Amino acid sequence: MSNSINSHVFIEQTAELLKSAKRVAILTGAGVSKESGIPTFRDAQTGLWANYRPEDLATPQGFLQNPDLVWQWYDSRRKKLLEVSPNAGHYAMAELAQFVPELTVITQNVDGLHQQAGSKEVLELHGSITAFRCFAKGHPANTDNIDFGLTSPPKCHCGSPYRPGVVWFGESLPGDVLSKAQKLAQSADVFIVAGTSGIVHPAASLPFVAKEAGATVIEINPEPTPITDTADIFLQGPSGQIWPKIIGLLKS
Ligand code: BV8
Repeated sequence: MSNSINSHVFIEQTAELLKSAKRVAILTGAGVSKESGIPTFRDAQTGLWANYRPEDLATPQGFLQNPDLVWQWYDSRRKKLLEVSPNAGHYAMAELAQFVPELTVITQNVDGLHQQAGSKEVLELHGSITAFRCFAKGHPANTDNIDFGLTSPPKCHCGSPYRPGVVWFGESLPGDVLSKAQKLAQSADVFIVAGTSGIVHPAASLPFVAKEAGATVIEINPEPTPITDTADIFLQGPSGQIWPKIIGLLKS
């Protein structure tokens, strides 16, 4: 059978599973924001960032070694958010809440697009680039006072530089958020993984926890990943095209 017939059959199977599911969790990564115009991590970094690996910029050490460079990287990403909006995939994932009793989006993304699209239950495993706290003491900043275009991180009243409210490599995820995500992986009927390369832990372990606990695991990605072999259904294609097809079948 050609790929398109395969994928239609698999999308039908996914819709059927969702019709009888009680608790659904969706783990998302940068791929679901790509069709909104936000580059993923493992796309070649454009412009100034071509010579840096995100893993070198998104670390406390990277920030301490070069606070201006790291601050400007996050500033350019935060500014980009002003130009983008959720795509059809985000809206479809938000709409799914009308068709299943319990739905939670567990996202690795820091762009807030799931909430903008109307998703109510969102767990941000890696924080948000629109929040800030000071490096030394974690004092929260009022984001209205953080201008765009600064070349250096502004200072907190305690004197420590502000940093983006994200989880960097080598930093622990917020305990309450991670344990909620793990409990969902252990109790979901259907666990959908969309737009993630499945490289970064502990987020990448969640689909395996879900599978082990008896969930049906579905993956949405144009490319296979380390999760694909574990998935019961692999919907190969972009999130912004696949999700609306699933919702369309639930509506029909
Ligand atoms: C931790 C926020 C405990 C910041 C991010 C050594 C020391 C310390 C830790 C480690 C270590 N070695 C390994 C680790 C663990 C480490 C890790 O996993 N490293 C990896 C590189 C191996 N993890 C951590 O450090 C985590 N913390 O372990 O704490 C600890 C504490 C102290 C000491 C030891 C342990 C913290 C990880 C969080 C890092 N922060 N983001 C920021 O955004 O700037 S991670 C960041 O990268 C994202 O949030 C995301 O999680 C990850 C990128 O992954 P993806 O989202 O999957 O994006 P990617 O580009 O990779 O893939 C895109 C996918 O989309 C592709 O598959 C593509 O095919 C697909 N796609 C493309 N187009 C579409 C599409 N899909 C659908 N539709 C489309 N249209």
